[in-house]
Amino acid sequence: MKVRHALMLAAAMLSAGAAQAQFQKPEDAVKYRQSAFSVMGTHFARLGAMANGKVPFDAKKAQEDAAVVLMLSRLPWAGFTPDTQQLESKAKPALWSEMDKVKGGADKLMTAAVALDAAAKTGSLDAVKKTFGDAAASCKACHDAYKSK
Ligand code: ASC
Repeated sequence: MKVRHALMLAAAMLSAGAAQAQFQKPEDAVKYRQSAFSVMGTHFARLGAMANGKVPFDAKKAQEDAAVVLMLSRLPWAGFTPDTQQLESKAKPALWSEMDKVKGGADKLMTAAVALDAAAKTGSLDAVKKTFGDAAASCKACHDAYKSK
């Protein structure tokens, strides 16, 4: 058990280190996370337009949008490196002091994105509607707490 714990800790430290080492400059990390959020938001909004009946439901497009959201939902978090805290962005100070809550929020979004993707794959608008709300709520929860206007 002790060995397993130590291995897990080592793995966690390695992956955190790797995420940081991926960016040459802190500015690159900010650009990376903002870009991921931006592309995710574009495809999420397209799904929302269908889920809310603002545009006709297109099952194939919904499936593509949900697949993009799912993939992108995994990316932004690595861009919140400690060395970006001093840089200009919409991140509120609380984000840096509540990083485990932020990670919890990220997990909620990733889980919701898995459900949304599975729903879109069924081709049913009803299924998309049922899962879209949870995903939107997970976006909003973090924006309200950690993103300035
Ligand atoms: C979107 C988008 C978000 C969320 C959020 C949900 O389409 O870009 O950030 O929905 O507004 O409340």
